[in-house]
Amino acid sequence: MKDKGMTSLKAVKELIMESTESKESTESLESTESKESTESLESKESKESTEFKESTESKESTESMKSIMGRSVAVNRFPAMVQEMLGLFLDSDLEPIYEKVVREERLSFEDGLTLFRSNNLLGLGFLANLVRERINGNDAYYIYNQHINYTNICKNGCRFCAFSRKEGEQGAYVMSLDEVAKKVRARLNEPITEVHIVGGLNDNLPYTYYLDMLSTIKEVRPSIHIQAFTAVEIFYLAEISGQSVEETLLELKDAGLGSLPGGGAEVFSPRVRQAVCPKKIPAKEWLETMKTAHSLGIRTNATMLYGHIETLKERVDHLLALREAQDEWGGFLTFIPLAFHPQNTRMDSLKKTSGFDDLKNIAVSRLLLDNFDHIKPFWIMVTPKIAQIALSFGADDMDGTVIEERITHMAGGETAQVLPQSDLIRLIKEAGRCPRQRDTLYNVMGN
Ligand code: V47
Ligand code: SF4
Repeated sequence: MKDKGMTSLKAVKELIMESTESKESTESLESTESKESTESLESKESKESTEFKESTESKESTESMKSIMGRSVAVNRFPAMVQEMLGLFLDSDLEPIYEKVVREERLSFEDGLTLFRSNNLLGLGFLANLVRERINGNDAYYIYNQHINYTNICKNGCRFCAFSRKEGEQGAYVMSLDEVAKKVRARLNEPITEVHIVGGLNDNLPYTYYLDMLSTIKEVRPSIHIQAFTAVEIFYLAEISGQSVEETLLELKDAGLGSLPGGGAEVFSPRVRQAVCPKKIPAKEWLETMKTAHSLGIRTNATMLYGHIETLKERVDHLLALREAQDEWGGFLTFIPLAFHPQNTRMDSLKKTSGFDDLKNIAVSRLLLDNFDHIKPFWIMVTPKIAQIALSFGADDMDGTVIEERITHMAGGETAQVLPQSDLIRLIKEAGRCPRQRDTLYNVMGN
């Protein structure tokens, strides 16, 4: 077994025994001594001062500290501390998974199911935090970004989407390229490093609209990274341009495309897709499009829309399919579990996700996606409060300032549209993490 500075449960139990034995023998020696000692004030004082000296020495001595589950623990706190930790964080279902996590062993489908079925949220968070700190230490990332949803006219009409409209329907809109440019220009005085663009599949827009949107944005703000068009949009653009996905991606890249957002993945299960987004490309095409992007050096995100009709098995299948795809090219930057918002959708009889499930999805994703560097709660969907707590449940990224998001807000999202940089930093610091401003590709900016 690899010793990664953490101790296996078996070793922990042995250490408890050792330390209990040594505590017992010290206690018996002390009590014999105390019987023999006189009760004078003087000798009491001298005993107190010796005890103080001993305890100071033992704190200073490195031998009295043990590394347990990644923490340095004073031996005299050992039994209580370990029992608290085991009792609080682990149960018999999670113990074997803990052993695997310590050995950095890949978790199986059954492990994933056990994790999702567990209601031991602290246990899940504890395990996920071990992985989170192994990969990202104490760092928590955020980005200064701006979202633009260029059109909500969409021919797919997914049942979970409150954002999309049919052509001519009330509330339908398309931004002209001038409007897009104006939105970018309006924020030139802010240190924005990324513009994040997602829209519907609008048959009225020619392929050139997309190429021109990218080059226009680059003209207005040459240094900005454009993270644009989900795999669903890319596949659609390939169709309307009459080219392959690869040719389309290369052309978009030439026009200024930097990376792809992770939307459109939903849940890969054909059963779920048929029921909630029957017109959307199947999982195979979504994954192939992402893999093609990765093979061209275009990095992408990945998502899963949870909290509607999917089963726990379907969640695990989805995460393992992403893990397999990541093994191939390693092009996914981050994974974002997206919490379903039912309001104003055709699935509005369903309830909003709970904070419990939001944190569970973060933790289980962190544990199953061992080849993803980053796990990002989208604060717009789960609230800044849950995103902040998630930093102790496997997440290492708070996303960004966002500015003007429509997809969640049209589905009843109650969060603000913008989170100032100072708030992001405060939330991260309050959570005991170290704020790191990043660019899209996770290069740390000058802080
Ligand atoms: O694919 C749609 C989701 C996605 C709802 O890459 C909904 O960092 C919840 O791509 N409730 C599009 N979710 C947005 C997207 C995205 C979002 C956040 C971060 C990133 C990233 C990308 O939005 C869709 C769908 O999964 N969505 N409707 C809804 N009612
Ligand atoms: Fe269109 Fe995307 Fe909404 Fe589906 S989720 S209806 S593809 S905009």
